[in-house]
Amino acid sequence: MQIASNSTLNILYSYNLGSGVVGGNTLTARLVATTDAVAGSGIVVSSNSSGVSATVTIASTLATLHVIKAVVNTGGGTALPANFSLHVTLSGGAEVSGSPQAGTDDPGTSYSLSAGTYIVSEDAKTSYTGILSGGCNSGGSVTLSAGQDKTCTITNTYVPPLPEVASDPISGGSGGGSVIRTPLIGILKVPTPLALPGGFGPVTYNYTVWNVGGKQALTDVSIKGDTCSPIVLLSGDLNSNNKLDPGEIWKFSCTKTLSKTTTNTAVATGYSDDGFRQVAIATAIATVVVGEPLTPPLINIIKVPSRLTPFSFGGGNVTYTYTVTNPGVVAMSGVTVTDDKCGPVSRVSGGDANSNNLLDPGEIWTYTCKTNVPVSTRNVATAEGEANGFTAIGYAFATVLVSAPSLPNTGLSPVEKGTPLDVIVLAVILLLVSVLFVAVFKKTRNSV
Ligand SMILES: [Ca+2]
Ligand SMILES: [Ca+2]
Repeated sequence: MQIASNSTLNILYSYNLGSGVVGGNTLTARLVATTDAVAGSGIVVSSNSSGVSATVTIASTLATLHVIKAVVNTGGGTALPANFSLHVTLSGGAEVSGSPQAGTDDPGTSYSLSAGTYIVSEDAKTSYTGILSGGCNSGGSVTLSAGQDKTCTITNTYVPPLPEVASDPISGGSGGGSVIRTPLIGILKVPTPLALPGGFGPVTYNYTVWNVGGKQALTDVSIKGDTCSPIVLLSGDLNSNNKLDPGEIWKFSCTKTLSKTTTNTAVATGYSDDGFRQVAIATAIATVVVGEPLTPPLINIIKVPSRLTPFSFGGGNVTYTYTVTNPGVVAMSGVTVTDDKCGPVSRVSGGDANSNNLLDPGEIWTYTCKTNVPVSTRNVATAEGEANGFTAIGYAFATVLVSAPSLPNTGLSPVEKGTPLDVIVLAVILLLVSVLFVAVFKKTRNSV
């Protein structure tokens, strides 16, 4: 558009400058102004001898998605981010350009995408748990608007194979006669401050770690964080034995300067202080908002199974109890708890102290779920809540063990215990035993 020299430009309504296709996306330029002092971002008015021209900078309609792969390898894991295959698909199901591909650590793999809703996922990997955080919800869903830049993190934590539990659940295994008891660890993380509305500044993550099981000490306790290090133990090991004893509360902290909104995921691991070295895992996720006057929510979930010692062969019923709290400063709406191996998860009445249907700071909401556990099972519960446009996510892991049958060693590995083959072997042997019993019984009668 050319404007004659010394003329008065007085645009009273928007003027469509036309459209074109860039990178597969249709871009439309629109000049919006009310006077010759042109208003509107990206519009520059200049004049020379031939007239006045308006230059319009067209903003891209594309958005950017970063996917970070964080791998926590305490306890013997060796996998690298590149060993995981990441997928980014349209909400409908089609893979986007550049998907699938190997994972990368911070700052992650970048995808240039049209505005829309996408699903981030990965191929499952044996011996690793996978959880999502950041811009994605727990199911991997992320919605991008034009020009937005969001980051999702998938955190994979190594978990050793479930221990083999011999037929006698009290003295079995390699524990030298000790009781096998599932260890449980808890972690709470609170960033200070939760928001840096003025932009750019230091944030201190304060971690509290405790022994949820409360029956045995945990050894080799550590925290791995994906965006902040080192994480330093400040206090808590009261008897200085390097073990997280029942009743001890260990305090850690880590400080980092943030320049943009950042989600930090920390994973606490500890091991049972016996010959079984069962792993206990807990995670804590927190978002700190930079450059906006918004306070993000925080959620914490602790999960305790009713059974912490192994069932006899065949398993039994377990009730999981989930304790959900709000360690932040804003109340959350839409709080949900789900479990990948148990449903439905029901909320126990009474936790919503002010009856506003929001999980307020200081409230403790309790949920339960009951299910039958026929074989050794490791499961993960997810708690989510929303406030100020952010979703807070918490994850909790637990294991319930089931003993092997009272049989000669079938040669099956622990995770295969209770498979149909196993059941068939047991059934056949029981049948043989009963036939033998009938034969003996008959023989005894005949001899009378
Ligand atoms: Ca100690
Ligand atoms: Ca409430």
